[in-house]
Amino acid sequence: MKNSIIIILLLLSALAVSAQTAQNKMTWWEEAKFGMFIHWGIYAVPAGTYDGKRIDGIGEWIMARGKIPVAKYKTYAQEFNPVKYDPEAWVKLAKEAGMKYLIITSKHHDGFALFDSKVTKWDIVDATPYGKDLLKPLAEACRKEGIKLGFYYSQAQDWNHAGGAASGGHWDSAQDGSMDEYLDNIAVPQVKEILENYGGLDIIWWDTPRNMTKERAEKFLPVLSKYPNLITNDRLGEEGFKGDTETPEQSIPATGIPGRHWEVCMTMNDTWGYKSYDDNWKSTKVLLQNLVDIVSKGGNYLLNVGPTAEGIIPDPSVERLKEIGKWMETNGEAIYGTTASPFDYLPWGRGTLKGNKLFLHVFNWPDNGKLSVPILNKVNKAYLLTNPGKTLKVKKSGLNKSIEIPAIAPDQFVSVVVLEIDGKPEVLPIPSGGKKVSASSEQPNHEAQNLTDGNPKNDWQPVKNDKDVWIEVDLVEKTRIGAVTVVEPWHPWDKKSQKLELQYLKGNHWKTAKEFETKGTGHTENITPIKAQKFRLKILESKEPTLNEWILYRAE
Ligand code: H79
Repeated sequence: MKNSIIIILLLLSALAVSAQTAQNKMTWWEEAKFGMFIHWGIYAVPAGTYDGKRIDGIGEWIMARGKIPVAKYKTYAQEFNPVKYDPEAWVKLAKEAGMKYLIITSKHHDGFALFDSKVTKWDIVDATPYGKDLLKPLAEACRKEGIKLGFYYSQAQDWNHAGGAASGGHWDSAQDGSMDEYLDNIAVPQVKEILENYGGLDIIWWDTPRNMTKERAEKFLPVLSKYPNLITNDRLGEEGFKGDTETPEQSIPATGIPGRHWEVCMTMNDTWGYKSYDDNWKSTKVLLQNLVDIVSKGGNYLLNVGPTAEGIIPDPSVERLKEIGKWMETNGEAIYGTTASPFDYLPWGRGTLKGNKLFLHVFNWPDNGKLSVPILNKVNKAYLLTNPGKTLKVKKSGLNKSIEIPAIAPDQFVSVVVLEIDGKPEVLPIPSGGKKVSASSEQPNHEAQNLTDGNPKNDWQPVKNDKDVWIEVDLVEKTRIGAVTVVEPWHPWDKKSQKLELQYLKGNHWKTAKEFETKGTGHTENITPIKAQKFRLKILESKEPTLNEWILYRAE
């Protein structure tokens, strides 16, 4: 008896050890899914207005966009006195929203340090009436509440310390100097300070590696090497510094980023740093559906707040975070610790997976009482996540399963249906995946065949003088298609767009399925289902026709 207990204990501890060895520095990050970004600094004083004029664009860029002289910008620091700052309340708000980590701007492009830095006077302690380190109490609150902590640090751009880079160039001679000296005397020592003085960071978030050659980026490596568990992003150097995470900004990659950890950072209105008159808030529904969309594709969501110079997180942000938190409280199981959706596309929403539980996040609740799910596995049990006691009927319907659901959506934002399935999820492959693509023309190294290879990093481009630009795919057999996705290479701020027309071959004629317009950052368009074997995508309008992926999805 005793022996068997000992054997069981030994087996248990062996299991525990093997579970531990499977852990790595990214494990917590993979499970976390949702974090708070905080952009806070001197720019919250002008708050979008300089010299009586509203300055366009993101608030933390006001110094550059308004070409404010260094000496003038410095005077704003005298009005930066965040007496209402309550770091514990901020951390509790993040926690209430269901966020598991927080990343704050320790220094943004304006060079101002929110911490007590010994290598400059341009910091919270020396330059403001407030006079106290802002990040120490925040770090303490994070530790107390069990929230992981990251610091954003603008290593390359610095518009106040001579030699720092500026995208678009310097506008004040006070900024001129040696970038290497700036890195050696300011940036590298400050990174050492933030790593040493705040009880250990979980993340450093670099930004805009302007002029960051390999040699310059390498200046940071000796100090970073002392922190093997530190997570860093892909923005340290111009190239060759991949870091741990990729960082799509302000848009969600249509197909995720296969083979990499990635995190979408996004604003709730149109600015990161506080602007007094930016009221263009995304709705709670949009924010929550963004979170689900990102998680269903295997990524994390880093959602920004921009506090005022007094230290207040704007009410519209607080309201939305609390509403998201309410949803997370009852639906968090379908988010935390899940992996990407087995479905490439679902017309009514998104999916996430945890073990044998398949979570169906319904954005558009069907009004016929049936949810059609293209899963091939046997379903053992189906129920609403918020009502596990009541099982839902499951019927076979062709290759799909049809779940009998209530007439009215149980949640105003996203309703979650759980399927407990037998074995690993099995779904039909993407009809266009790997299929042969031809084009009106293509450039060397930008072949049309790149469009169906599942790798969004390579692209197709036609030759410059091509007037009638199209691509064509042969699906080998007639297939009912219900949606089309294109992956495109641009950022939202590039303000690109392409006008596209999806066509299909009927007899000898190309017919129009749908015309639509993208914003240059990738796009998914639902169509009235069409059964055909050959499809074309015409580029009706584009300054430089480019696509990274072209995907046709099965209609269910
Ligand atoms: O910190 C936030 C932004 O300030 C920073 N990254 C996020 C997390 C960022 N810096 N640069 N960019 C993002 C790229 C955007 C550049 C733009 Fe502009 C700023 C487009 C319009 C204003 C620079 C200035 C390029 C054109 C004008």
